[in-house]
Amino acid sequence: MLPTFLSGLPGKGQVSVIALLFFLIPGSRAQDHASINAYNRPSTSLSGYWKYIVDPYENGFYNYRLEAFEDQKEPGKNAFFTNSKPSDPSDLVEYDFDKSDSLRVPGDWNTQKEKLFYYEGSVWYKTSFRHQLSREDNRLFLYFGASNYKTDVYLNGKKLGRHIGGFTPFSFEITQILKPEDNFLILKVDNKRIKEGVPTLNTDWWNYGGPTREVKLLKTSTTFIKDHFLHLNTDDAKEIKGYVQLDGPASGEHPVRLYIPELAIDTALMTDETGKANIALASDKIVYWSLKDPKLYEVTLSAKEDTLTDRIGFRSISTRNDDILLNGEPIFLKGISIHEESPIRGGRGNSIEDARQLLDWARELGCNFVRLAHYPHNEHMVRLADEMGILVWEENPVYWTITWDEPETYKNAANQLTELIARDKNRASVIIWSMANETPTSEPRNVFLGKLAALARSLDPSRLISAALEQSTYRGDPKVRTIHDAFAEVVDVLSFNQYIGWYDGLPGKAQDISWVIDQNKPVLISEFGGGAKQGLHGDKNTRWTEEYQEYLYQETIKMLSSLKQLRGMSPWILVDFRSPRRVLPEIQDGWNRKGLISEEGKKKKAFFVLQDYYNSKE
Ligand code: GCB
Repeated sequence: MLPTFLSGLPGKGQVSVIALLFFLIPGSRAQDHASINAYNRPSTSLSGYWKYIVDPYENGFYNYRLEAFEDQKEPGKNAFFTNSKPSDPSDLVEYDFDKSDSLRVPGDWNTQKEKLFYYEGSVWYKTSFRHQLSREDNRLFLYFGASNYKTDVYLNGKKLGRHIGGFTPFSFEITQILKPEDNFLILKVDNKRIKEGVPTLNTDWWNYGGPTREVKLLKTSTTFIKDHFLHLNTDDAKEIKGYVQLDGPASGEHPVRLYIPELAIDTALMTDETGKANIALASDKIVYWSLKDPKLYEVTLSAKEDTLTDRIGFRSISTRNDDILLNGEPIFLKGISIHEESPIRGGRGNSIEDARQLLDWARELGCNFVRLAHYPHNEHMVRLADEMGILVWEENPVYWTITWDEPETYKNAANQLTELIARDKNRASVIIWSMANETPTSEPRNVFLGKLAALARSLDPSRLISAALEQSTYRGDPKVRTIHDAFAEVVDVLSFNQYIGWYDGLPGKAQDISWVIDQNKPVLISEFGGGAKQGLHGDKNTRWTEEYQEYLYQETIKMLSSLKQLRGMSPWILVDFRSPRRVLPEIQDGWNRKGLISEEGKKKKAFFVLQDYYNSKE
């Protein structure tokens, strides 16, 4: 018997029909951007230990001519997604999921296996399951909270699709593929950094790989409530606006009931032929979601076959000249930046306990605001912020040197932003969508970010747009700083990062700096900070000591207080976080040390400087 790779390799032309077939299997199409409300629906979790195979050469994906097995007429047994076993003792199959080791899902691979700590490449995962969900009058979906970075998904040997982007949810309908017994789900997750990616090659955080958030099975009725958006009318805070979107054969001209018992709202809506019903409801009884009283209403939507309940707060957020107004009242954003690392286990955070610990620390610091940097964090964070009355900045991972001229890169960034907004648009706590971080100005970059901002506004008229920009000298004078960036005209909140006292002189330098801000907009300092190794002490000009960081916070706060448009800040950063850029032995050892808290949960002196400042402010 000839090995498969010698038995007549089909040419590209032959295979695309087969490839197409993969995508035409009824019920196997990838979903569009709606979040399908996974958080609110009953589901079956596929969490647990999954078998895995590390595949740096993508041997289970390509044949030796580097042609994808899935594009071949006969993928052959060595395509890992077929999960093949030798049919007899003479048969050649060079992998075996069932004899392979296991990794916990959800979870990053880096912090589960020492040998995978620095690994960047492909890992295959396999789990098997039965399902109790009946197909009668139902539809079944496979939902991923997030998987970093490129994920190919195969169920029972069939390709469901590919998702690109490490931090947003995606799902596939599997109604026609799922069997009652012996289902096997195989993922190929590839976290290789690529220049054209979003983010690109260069970042300052750990590139944790794997299905880092929950994977679950969801059951819906044949026609179901796929999406909903309820928010205050931006021109009239006594009106709730938005829409409900049904999906399925009966979604057109279908009645939907909207029920908010506490507001005595009980309304019948009717969808149009696309399955959408617009909402416009007047009420003068709305208790607005606020920092002191983060009121959430139970909102129930029901179509004939489907009922869905969400907890939604109503508040307005706007700007007027250099003020940020929450429910029409000026606020100061007492914030902190946060990376999504688990303060409990280390590694990528994903549990509600992780989220609670991080937000509890922010609370203790006196914060009313958090900047979730530099990519969408897990949904627990924003759900909890909703409950706790903490305002949130969410960010698309357009970071540093993105390939602005590459149309696919824009599509990718737009897709990730769309998926984020789809997931979190009903969270009152979220007030700012951030388009990017520290991106160098150029015409292609301005066009790219301008398009993203327009997209965000079209998807969600009820929030503010920003981006963490960079500052520069004013008319060449190093002592005077300004924001000279065309994108500053587009944003609602003028945010920028500045590192005077760390990358730019010593902390005492801040005393000599003044600011000229020409834009009539509220200013938010999205980052400042410096590194300190917790427990290291010395004088205030000795780098890496807690005293240096403390002094830097004191001087920076003084400098920023003279900025008359200052309406908030989110210093860098709550907790030390892992970064391969940070290699200094005995100090960094792989950690960015700008945290106010060490990775072991110990507070540094600067924590208390910021805490005092926040406690002294309204
Ligand atoms: C920045 C980046 C942030 C880095 C930080 C640093 O400006 O926005 O991602 O981690 O500086 O520590 O240098």
